[in-house]
Amino acid sequence: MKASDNAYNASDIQVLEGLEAVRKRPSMYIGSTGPKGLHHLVFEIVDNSIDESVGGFCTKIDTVIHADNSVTVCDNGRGIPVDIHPLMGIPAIEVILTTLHSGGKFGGSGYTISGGLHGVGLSVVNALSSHMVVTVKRDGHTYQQDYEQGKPVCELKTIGNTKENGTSIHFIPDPEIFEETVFERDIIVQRLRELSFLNKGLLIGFTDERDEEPFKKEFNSSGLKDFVAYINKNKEVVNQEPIYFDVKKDDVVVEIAVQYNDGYSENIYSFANNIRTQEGGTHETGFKNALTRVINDYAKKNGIVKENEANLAGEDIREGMAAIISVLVKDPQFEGQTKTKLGNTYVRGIVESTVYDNVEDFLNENPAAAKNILEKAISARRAREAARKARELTRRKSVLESTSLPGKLADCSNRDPAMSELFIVEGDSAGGSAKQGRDRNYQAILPLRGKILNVEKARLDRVLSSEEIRNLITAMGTGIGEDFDIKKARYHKLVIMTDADVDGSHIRILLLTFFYRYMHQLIENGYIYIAQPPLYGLKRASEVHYFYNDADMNKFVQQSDKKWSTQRYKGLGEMDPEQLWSTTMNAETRTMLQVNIEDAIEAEKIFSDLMGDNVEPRREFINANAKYATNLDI
Ligand code: 0RA
Repeated sequence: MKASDNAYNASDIQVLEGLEAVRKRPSMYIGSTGPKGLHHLVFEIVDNSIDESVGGFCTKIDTVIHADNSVTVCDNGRGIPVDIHPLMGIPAIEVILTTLHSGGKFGGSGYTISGGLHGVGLSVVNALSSHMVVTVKRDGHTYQQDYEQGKPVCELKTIGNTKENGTSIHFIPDPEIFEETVFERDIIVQRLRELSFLNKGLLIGFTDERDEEPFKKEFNSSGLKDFVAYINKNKEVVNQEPIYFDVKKDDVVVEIAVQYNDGYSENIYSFANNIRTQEGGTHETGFKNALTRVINDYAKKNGIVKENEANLAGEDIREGMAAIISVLVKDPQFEGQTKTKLGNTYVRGIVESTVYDNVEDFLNENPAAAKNILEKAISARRAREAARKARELTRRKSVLESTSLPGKLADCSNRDPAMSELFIVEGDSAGGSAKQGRDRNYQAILPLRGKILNVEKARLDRVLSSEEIRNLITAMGTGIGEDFDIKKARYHKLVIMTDADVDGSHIRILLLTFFYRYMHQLIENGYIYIAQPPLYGLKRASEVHYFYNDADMNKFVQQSDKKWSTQRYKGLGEMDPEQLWSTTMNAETRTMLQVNIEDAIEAEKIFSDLMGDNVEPRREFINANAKYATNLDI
């Protein structure tokens, strides 16, 4: 007995020294004593319950923030063991709460969160709490013990009988340690939501009793499918049914959900043992490798990408993708700057093979979804290639900058950009009329030949290969893309003057798309306008009236009761220089629409619709194009 007593005393001293070290240098254990460290305490306790659930012993976890900012985390797991520790001679629970664990954790499934970001152990939370109460239900009894600043203030007591199992931990963060002890509800709710997604079927409850009417939330997700749906909540999805699988291979559990949306960003969230691996790691690498391979193999096998065609790049395949990768590993190695990168090399191969097999099955079983996903990747590749060409073009400065002004440009004599206007005119004949009709002091004319009219699809690589567009860039003087500089603009008004027919609107859309993509600052600064030539001219002797729509003209004809000869202007070229000047170009009398982008996201969508192969969105855009042009400038 004596020997055992000595052992207890020796360990006891060690324990107290251990917890003293935590209180001396809390940041070493929880990162900081600011808000992040404070919330870390809650996550540490919740993670212990999660470990119990991963082992299959717990179905419900409740977290409560009490009115006094203390927190209780309660689970229906097996309960922390209370039997006397053979060496220490004290209850196991007291050992667990007062001894610093390093790495490996007690019990559970082996897939523990320990070793990870939060894996500092309950004892650290205990050490940094001014008060902690643990209540354990197991073996027919309810046990309880109180601690202050990590030290037990009483022995473990039996306080009642119960048939239930579980652990409840109540703690008050120590104000001597933390700069601020007020918990932020959203930080906790967010992590609980994430944990719910990662642990399908687990019931996670949350209550914030600090509100007069307690704020309650319950999470009970059906797993990663719900997670991707949550990420894609406000987006159009490409594959309604997510690619999903949950398999175990060589002791590694791999669970993955993938759902594409109509956006352009890549959203991969990877987790190892329920810890977000911000810096990625072997599981993420394995996923990306396999996905690129399996999609390309499928595309070639099914003739969607030709045998001799280049493979789709990983980034093309991941455009608009929301993916959750969750692995459970027995011995997770966390590396990297913030210890959020999974390092276990064998995990890569396991994830790679499971992803390849399961995604292949999905594609074969869901040909319609497969087709949509591939179409999206192919259009991503097209956009990427167009962007690359555009970059190359802008880098070849000689093309856009050092050349002299285009020969077709009839420049104005004024050299003050703020006073100067550039008219982009469709067709050489209208260009001729405009040149003659303009006020050459401040109006410059650049005719566009109909050539880009023939570009059926508004592909930027095609657009940029057009000499006409290059002339336009040179005339504006700003450069494009990364090299764009608004200060170099040679004109502060750029007026698109096209015919009032389908070809005209095609050209207009093409130009607007181009400006949006490569010279968006012009739109943002209000430099871009759309000219409004009249649709009709009514003549009688020397009297002439112009109309911009059917309604106005009909009204006029009805009210005047005279015989008019009507001319419908199908193209600008039908107007003589004087007419063009007086109806469309004269700053004193003209009406122009100023182009603005109110909603960049919407504009991006319109742009991509135009880039795509679907005719319908393009048609819709043409019809809805008025959206672009809202401000009147008279
Ligand atoms: C050690 C051993 C066992 C369970 C636990 C600890 C445990 C710890 C926590 C912390 C929060 N909730 C918890 N639930 C369980 C296994 C005990 C057994 O074998 O019965």
